[in-house]
Amino acid sequence: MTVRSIFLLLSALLWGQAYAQFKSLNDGWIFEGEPVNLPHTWNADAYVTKNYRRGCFTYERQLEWKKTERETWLKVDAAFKQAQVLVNGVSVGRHIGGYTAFAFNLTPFLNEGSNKLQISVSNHDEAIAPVSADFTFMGGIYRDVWLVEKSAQHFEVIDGLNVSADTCRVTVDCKVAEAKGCVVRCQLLDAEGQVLAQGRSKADHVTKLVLPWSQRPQLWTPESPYLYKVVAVLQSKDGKTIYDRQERYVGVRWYAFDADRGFLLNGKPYKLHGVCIHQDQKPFGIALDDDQHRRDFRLMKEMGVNFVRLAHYPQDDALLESCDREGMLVWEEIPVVDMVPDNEWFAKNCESQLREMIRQHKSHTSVILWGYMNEILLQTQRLFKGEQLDSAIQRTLRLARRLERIVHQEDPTRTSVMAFHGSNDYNKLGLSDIPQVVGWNLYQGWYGSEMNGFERFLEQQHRNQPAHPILVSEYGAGSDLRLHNPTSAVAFDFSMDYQQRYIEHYLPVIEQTPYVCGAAYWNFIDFASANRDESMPRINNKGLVTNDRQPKDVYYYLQALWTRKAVAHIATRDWAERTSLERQMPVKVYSNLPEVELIHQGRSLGRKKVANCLAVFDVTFVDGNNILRAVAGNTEDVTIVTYAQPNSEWAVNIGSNCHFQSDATGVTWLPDRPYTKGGWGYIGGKAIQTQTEIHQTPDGPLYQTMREGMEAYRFDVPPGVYELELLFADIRHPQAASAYLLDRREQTTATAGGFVVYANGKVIESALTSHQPFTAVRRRYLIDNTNNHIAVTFSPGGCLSAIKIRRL
Ligand code: GCB
Ligand code: CA
Repeated sequence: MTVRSIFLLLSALLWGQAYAQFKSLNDGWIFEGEPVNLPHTWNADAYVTKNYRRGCFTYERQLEWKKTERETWLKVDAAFKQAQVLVNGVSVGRHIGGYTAFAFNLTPFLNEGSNKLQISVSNHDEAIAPVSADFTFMGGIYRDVWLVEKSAQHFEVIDGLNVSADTCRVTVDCKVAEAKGCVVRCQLLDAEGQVLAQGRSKADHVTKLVLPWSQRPQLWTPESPYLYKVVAVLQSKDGKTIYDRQERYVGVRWYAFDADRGFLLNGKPYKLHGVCIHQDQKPFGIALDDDQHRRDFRLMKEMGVNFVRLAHYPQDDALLESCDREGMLVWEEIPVVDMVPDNEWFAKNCESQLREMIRQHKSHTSVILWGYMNEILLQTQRLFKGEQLDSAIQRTLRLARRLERIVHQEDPTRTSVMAFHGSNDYNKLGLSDIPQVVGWNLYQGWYGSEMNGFERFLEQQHRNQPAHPILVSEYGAGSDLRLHNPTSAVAFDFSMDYQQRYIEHYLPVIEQTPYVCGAAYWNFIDFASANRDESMPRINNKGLVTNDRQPKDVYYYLQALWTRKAVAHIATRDWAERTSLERQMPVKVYSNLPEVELIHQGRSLGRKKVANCLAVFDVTFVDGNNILRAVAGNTEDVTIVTYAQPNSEWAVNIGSNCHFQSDATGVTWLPDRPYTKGGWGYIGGKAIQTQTEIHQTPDGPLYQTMREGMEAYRFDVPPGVYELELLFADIRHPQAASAYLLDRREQTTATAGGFVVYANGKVIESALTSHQPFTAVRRRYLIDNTNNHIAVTFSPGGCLSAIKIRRL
């Protein structure tokens, strides 16, 4: 099936650069007795607690007003997730939905002089989408608020321009509030401001203007985002009074999603190089200003992104504007995630959120897809069984069909899409036949199975559902800058290295499979998810950039793959200060040039062919600074890695193959190893792991891995006085299964009691236990070692999360 749309659209805010006067109203608010500026959220607490603040809170401010001929409107770009506006205590209006803009005419409510303006906002758990999802539902007026002065005779340019393939017929639809005696005039200008076409018509309530335009248009693409401009004016017949005026940028492009050929832009195959993006940044939460959104755009653009999925909700106009002007295709969606509650009001507000999103953003040239559901069977199949499940599935199907219809009613020129998790049930139940494009969120090699399950799944879908255009709407793996495992990374160790391997596996498949339209990596940023534990509680750390927007090394792999500019990047930034037993470590260079040379301390380590945008060198690190220089073609990259071997202190991350470098202390905890004579390590026991948060420590990951049932932990070290530290958190408890671990299950064992700990034969603990499960215990002892070794032994078997000895 080919989904084909040919069109050109207007680009603007809700009213575009209207003749109406826009003035931001972000300052001077009082929230809970404190002065605040907008954008604002009351949920900075969501970075530290699952139980973040939910409720209804009021923003308040004085508004001076003088009566004029004109109307005074209030426009709120977003308030999560419902809001009521009051003037002098009288309700002006209410809005449902946390991601779309709303506007009210305040004029009838305002008094000459001073007025009290209040906006009550609630992020209560009500049946308003989103009701369940892997991100934090922060409340507040977190986008701009505007005061708009406009003439009673104003208009709204409601539809875009339509062009057919050869002849560009520009159609402008306007809704005119007071049409009597008015004329609508329109012009189409090129980027230089030359008038290409114009027209004029008597204003009617709905005015349609067709501008003749015979020229072949210059096409819009992400690489060359050429924009025309449409100017529409509402004026008196004699032209003496201009009531309203709007300018919008428009690009001309057409596209198609094809089940065999993939995505086509302006008739040519075009791989969607995408990312998904959330909208929070610590400590601001979701209260970001336009410059922050534009910075996000720039970071994506510089990485070579040509497609962004605004997941899982409509995002800031500033971001969409950048997409139009600087070139990036957009999938936007409403936040119907995980399940559909049994509640008609919920269904109704999903419809209104969808209509509002489309009406407010359809004038953006960059938008190609409207989405309305994400992994909708995930919680449904977990929460409901038997008849309840059947009826949940039936109402999900009904809502999906309703939303699908609305997409085409509101915008016949765009394509619809849903995102599914990797289950064939979407096909069996008929959900995947509803949207025009099928998005798969695939995590093979992360939540389950092997990485190559990814390509197998895609092949199977293409074979069994040959009519479905396929987009990989998500794929991703977590990574934590404190965890490093250059040689033996595995899923869920949260090492930077595993995330790299995962992405390096997925990308060639995406690039080389023609029927795959493209993919959107999950997620561009490390983002707030209050319910998540794992290595960085409250944060989903699958980002390509950290939450404060520092690119991880893997960012440059994608940049090498996706940009035309020459890239050579030594992937050591993520781990620039190394304490390790291994002097020799693989060092990766990400590049898009055919060959790269790596120079260490002025000595060449040779040239290597670049394959899959990477070349790996073995580097033998020297103590202190290691200067690495990569040269590829005319570009080069220089980086310094400091290296040290442990000598007076050994800190070990028991139960893990990862180096853990604490950002709180700077101490590096070495990967665990079995004891060998003359060395150190564990004797006996088995490694276990948890994804549950560890309390009362900044070094959570250290405690999330442990060995249980150990006989001993032994260091063969010279005699002397040592400080010995034992770190322990009891992770051997059944855990509340996290919904977002998908089909990944945590192993649990029955709780064991305390155990005796001896150091060189002397009892140092008669029954070591932790007071609470999943809570850090860290104890220090002074040991006089007269033996040439320190042996910590246990009876019965012992459990430790980490151990450290330091020679005094
Ligand atoms: C998904 C969801 C997304 C999650 C992501 C994850 O499939 O659509 O909301 O954040 O997986 O990281 O698990
Ligand atoms: Ca550990």
